[in-house]
Amino acid sequence: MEKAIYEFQIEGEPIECKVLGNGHINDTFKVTTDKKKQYVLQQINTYVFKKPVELMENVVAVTEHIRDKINDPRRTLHFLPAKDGKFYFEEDGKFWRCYEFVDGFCLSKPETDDDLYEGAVAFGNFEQWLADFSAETLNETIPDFHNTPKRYQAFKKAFHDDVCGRAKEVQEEYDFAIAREKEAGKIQEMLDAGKIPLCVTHNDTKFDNVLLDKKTRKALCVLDLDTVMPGTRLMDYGDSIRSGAATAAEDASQGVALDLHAFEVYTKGYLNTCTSLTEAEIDLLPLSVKTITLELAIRFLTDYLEGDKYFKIDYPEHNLVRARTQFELAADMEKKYQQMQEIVAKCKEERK
Ligand code: GN1
Ligand code: MG
Repeated sequence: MEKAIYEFQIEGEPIECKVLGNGHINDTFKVTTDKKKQYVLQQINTYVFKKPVELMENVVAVTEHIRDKINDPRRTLHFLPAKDGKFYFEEDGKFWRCYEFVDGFCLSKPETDDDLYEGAVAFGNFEQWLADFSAETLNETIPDFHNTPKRYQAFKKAFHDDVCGRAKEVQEEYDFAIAREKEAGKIQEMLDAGKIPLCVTHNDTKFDNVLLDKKTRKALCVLDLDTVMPGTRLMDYGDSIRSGAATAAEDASQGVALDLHAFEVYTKGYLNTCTSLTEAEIDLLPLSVKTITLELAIRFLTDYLEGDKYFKIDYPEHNLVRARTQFELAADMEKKYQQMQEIVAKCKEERK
């Protein structure tokens, strides 16, 4: 039994503790008590998340805000206080947290259109329920996370410093990225100018963070709230499309394209659910898809140029392959831009 569980205000005596899931970041356990209650106990990875206290402040504030709006408690995570009332327990520099176990399931990829639609509903609901939350009160746990112009600055610096002597291999990719720098900065510009709202964003809107109901297969809630921060929800939408509507994996080495059918399914679910989106945000949906794809491409390439310090790699050119795949996807999005705009207009028109 993990000792930390005794520090939280749980119901009953713990009788079983098992490793849960296969997360790459935090260590996770499922605990059962003699009162038949089930909890998730998690040790926060403080190498990745340097400010666990601020992180927990964000996570607790947004989940409590959502809880006031829902009838089914399974539609948000529910964190438990420790005996001292704090929502974490710290010992020997290790941070623990505990939340009620929700009995659903996650899929690494959607198996049907309905699954993908439910993913859009899950993230759409999350943002809709938080639309009246003052996002500026949240901690920015990873500053400038989706500030694309700043990501470009870092990229250009890495290219010119060229500490690993790799710049010559990526001239073509560099030129491709630079040619689109201005366009890729537009969303941040609109945010800075107050033309699109600062909102609560999830920042890891991949399908495997959606919990589905075992019986109905409908969306229950979204998981992995560690990167909840203030930002533009356009980046959340864009990242769902980038990751969920591509025809190949992020690091596929031959060929990737945008699947317009998946784009439509997700967009429909998102627009039907996140009804507080403004006109300006809706107009920028296609651009957000391209922006986040370019941003991730240059993040991968920056890491490659700097010697692979940020993203975990399985082989030496892994970040280069990832970057090239994202550039290829961005190029395909460019070709399909008008179709994306038409689909957004149609989904907006047919909104429920
Ligand atoms: C990282 O490891 P994961 O999937 O939680 C990254 C995201 C990237 C993603 C690309 C905190 O997320 O921004 O989109 O890799 N998260 C962080 O696979 O940098
Ligand atoms: Mg994550």
